[in-house]
Parts: sequence; structure tokens; C-alpha cells
Amino acid sequence: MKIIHFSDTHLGYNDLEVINEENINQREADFYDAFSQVVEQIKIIKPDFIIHTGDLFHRSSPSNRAITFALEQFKIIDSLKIPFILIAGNHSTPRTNLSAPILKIFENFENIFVSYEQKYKKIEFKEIVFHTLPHMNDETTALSQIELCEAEIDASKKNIMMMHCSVGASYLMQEFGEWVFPREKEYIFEKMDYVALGHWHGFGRVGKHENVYYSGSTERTSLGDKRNSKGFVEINLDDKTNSKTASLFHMPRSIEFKEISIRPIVQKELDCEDYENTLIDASDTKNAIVEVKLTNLTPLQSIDIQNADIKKLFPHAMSVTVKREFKLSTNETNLADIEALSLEEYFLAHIKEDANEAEFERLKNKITELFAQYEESADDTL
Ligand SMILES: [Mn+2]
Repeated sequence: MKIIHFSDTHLGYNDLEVINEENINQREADFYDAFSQVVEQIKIIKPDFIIHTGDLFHRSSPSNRAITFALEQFKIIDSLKIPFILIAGNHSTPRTNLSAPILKIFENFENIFVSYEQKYKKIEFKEIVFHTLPHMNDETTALSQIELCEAEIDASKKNIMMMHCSVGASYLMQEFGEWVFPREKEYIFEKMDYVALGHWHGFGRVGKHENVYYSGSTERTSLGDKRNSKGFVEINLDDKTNSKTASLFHMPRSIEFKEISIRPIVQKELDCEDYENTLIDASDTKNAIVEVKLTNLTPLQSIDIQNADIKKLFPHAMSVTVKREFKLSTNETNLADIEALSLEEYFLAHIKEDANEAEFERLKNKITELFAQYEESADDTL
């Protein structure tokens, strides 16, 4: 029996203010692309079941575009006649009872099974039971729901547990309302054939549990997430034998991470000690998200080197962000540089980076005027 597990697809997420040819935020489009890649793989692999462990959408009230995209993809999945089981994560659960959970829109598909009502739900098939524990805003309810789940384990079938939470403190995402699975209940995992987790965005096995996995997200929701490998998990379960000894061990035959191809993040460092002569290799930055760190900067250089100049070094990148790191040791010349530089000059250089020429000229006059006024009032000799 084959299961595909994916999670944290965050449809509707957008970032970086880059618009593509179809007038869609490029990062938003990247997330749709990642989802489509998983669906393409599902068509090829033809698993027996598909599971998604939460954060299908980035927000609990997604945009029309995100909803439309999801409905199109779900129609494709539904037509494959493979049962698709989904649970709600913290991003798709409304924080108040006033708004309806978005996953409700999938209730009318024949092969799609959703669990979003902040309580345990058992989704049962002939040979397998999916124990779903969607995101719950209230931790006290959560404990009673875990106990319900435990009571429903069916030793004559395969048992799969699905949750969107942190297991142990090492998987905390520092997000509002995240749910930490109680340590004293972790022994339940051993009674399951596989425990599918969502919430943590990197693929990986959880601690000492050999059958407990995060599939990770399908894209990066922050540039701080430097992991370049994203994808889904393919689980092969042995067909259950009736012998008592076999049921003592709940170990899937194989668990394999399948990578999809996502936009790379490339980090570059530019040492400003010898800025003029530094050669930069941009050959690996095509369509990439590029992060450039300028190091050993002096304050004067920081004004001279504008972000626009750095961006020109990577003409084929999707986006370029610049981080500035100043030289730590200030020798005499540097101190002189700082003193020679007025606050007004600093400020003007900053404005110049973001404004176009006409706008800069207009602002420049205003700024000069303001600084003149300030200097007058600050001059106590008057
Ligand atoms: Mn998430």
C-alpha cells in the first residue's frame, strides 16, 4: 500500500514584490507551481491514498485566486479516484467562531475527505484508518481528542495518524496559536503504522520515533528558510498479516523523500575592502532569489554603493536583496570619514536609492530646507 504525504503548501502566500508576465506575484506563482508538481507526481506514482497535514492555504480567508487554484487542482485529484485526506493547520483555522473554516469548500468532492472542526475525526477505509487531529485553538480540548484517537486504534487495520503540531520543543515555529503535542502521549505513535505531521517546514523524522515524519512545506515561506530541498514523502506499507507477532511492529516498509524543483536561493558575499577589484560570479543566479551581503563596508562606501548597482551585477536573478555589514574596527581615517559626513548627506543618499530622479529632486529641496531649519533651531548661539 502506497501513501503520498505532503503538507504546508501555503497557497496564496506572496512576497518580494516581483510581478510575473501573468500579473501575479512571482512568489505566489511559485507556490502554485510547487503544488502542481506534487499533483503531477501523484498522477505518475498513483498511490492508494494521498494525505495533506495542514496549511493548505496561507490564510484562513484566502484570496479568490488561491481558492480558484485549489479548486482546479482538487478537481484533478478527485478525478484520479484516489482518496485524498486533509486536515486544517493553524493558518487555515479561524481564530474565532464567527468565520467558517475554508476547508469546508471541499466537502462535496467524492474522493476528498476533510477534517477541520477542531476535534478528532476518524476516516475509515476497508484496510486502513486515518486518525485525524486538525489544528485546535484550545489545548485542553486537544488532550481529550488525543485520548479519543487512542481509543479508536484498530489493530486489525493499518493506522495512520495525521496532525498539524510541534512534537517536542525542537519543532516550534514561534507562531501564534501553534499546538505542541503532549510528551506523555507520544507513546501512541508506536501503535500507528505511520504518523504524518505538518507545521514544521523541513522534511524529517521526529526524534527517536521511526515512523513519525514531517513532510515539510513545498516552498519557503521565508527567506530565512535556506533549505533548498522541498517535496513530499512516499510511504510504502506492508500488507498486514494476521499473525500476532507481525502486529507488534508498526514499521512502514519504506519512507522516501521525493524532491520537487523550486526556485533556488543563492547567497553571495561581496567584500568591500577591495570593492573595485572584486569579481562576482553571477553564473549560478539565473531566476534565483539572490541575497548579497556587503561586508567590511565603510560609511562612505555605504553611500557610494547603491542597491541598484548591486542588482545590476545579477541581471538574470529573479530578485536581489542587499544586506550591509559595516567594518568593525574603525581606524583614524574611518573616524574622519564619519565626521566629514553630515546627517543630511546620509539621509539624501538613502532617499536616492529608492526614489526616481524627479522625485529625488523634489525631496532633495524639502530635505535641505528641513535640515536648514533644524540647524537654525539647534544653534544655541543665536
Ligand atoms: Mn505551515
